[in-house]
Amino acid sequence: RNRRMKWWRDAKFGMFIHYGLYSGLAGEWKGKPGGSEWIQKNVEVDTDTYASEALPLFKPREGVTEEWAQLARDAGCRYVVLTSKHHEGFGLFDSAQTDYDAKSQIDRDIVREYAESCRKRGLKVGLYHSVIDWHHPSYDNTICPDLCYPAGQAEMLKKKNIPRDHAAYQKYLHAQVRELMTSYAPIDIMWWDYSQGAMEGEKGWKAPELMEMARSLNPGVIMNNRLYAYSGLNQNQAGTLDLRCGDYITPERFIPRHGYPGVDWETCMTVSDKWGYNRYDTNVKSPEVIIEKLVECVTKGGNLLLNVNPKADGTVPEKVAAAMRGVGQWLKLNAEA
Ligand code: FUL
Repeated sequence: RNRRMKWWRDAKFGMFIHYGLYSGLAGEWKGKPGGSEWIQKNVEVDTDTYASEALPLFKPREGVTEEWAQLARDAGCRYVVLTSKHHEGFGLFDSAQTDYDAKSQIDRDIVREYAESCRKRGLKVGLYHSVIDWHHPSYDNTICPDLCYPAGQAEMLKKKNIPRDHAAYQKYLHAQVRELMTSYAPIDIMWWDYSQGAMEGEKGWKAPELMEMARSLNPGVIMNNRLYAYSGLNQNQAGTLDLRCGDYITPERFIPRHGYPGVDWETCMTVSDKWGYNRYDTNVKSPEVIIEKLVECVTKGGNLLLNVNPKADGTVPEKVAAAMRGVGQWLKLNAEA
């Protein structure tokens, strides 16, 4: 474990990217504010309705992953984590398990483009993969109470008489992860998201099997502990790590007061207020504020994973990109290479 964590501990600073169908909606549902990457849940619509609004807006520009990777380099990041699938269930890759993916819908394999752009620049390649899936007809709504699918989805499934079948969803989840770990190997980080309560066995995600499979296909991969816990809520909850559950913990939007001695951790934070692009979300942190946070994480023994939120066409809002570059300039002058 120490061996596989070495590069990550040295890296200190990563760039997170939230990009999906929600990016196209840009924070609005039918002209009204509706939320960012959680918008489908906030407006409680079924997947067909959601996709019919969001898909036509989702238009990644050719070559945009080159811009992401270059921005990460310019910011001084050493690794990147991209949403291969967020809670909405839409995959940014080429999946044989579903048509609800970028390859089937717009003939793009964003994960492949992204991995190539990162590797070209010596950046480690991470994937955020949501085990929650509001689109999958078999997804069991009762597993994570906060994360049940939108009311409209429940109604639609009831109308069509489609029963919950958790085993079928588990199979789908595992099959997609297998695709990611084989067709896109080597993946350096699996950033799972997320669980409430015990996630082993038939009721959960079959987390031990999932992690074992990922590791057997990508021996060097490191993984967070979110298949077991949502470590984001507060200082107390985030502080312990059972090593069977992953390599590191992920305090969300806060830096632990005293760090977590003896435990690898990474604060994830977003450069504005929202994770996914939202046109109302204009409160972008200055390079100075970001540098302060980065220095605080590093001096307390942790990493910082800082999120950017590309728009419908994949471009990172200019204010966000400028903040990232500002951090990079400071690092160039003040940090060891
Ligand atoms: C959370 C998710 O629910 C948010 O949408 C976001 O992706 C954050 C990093 O993790 O658990």
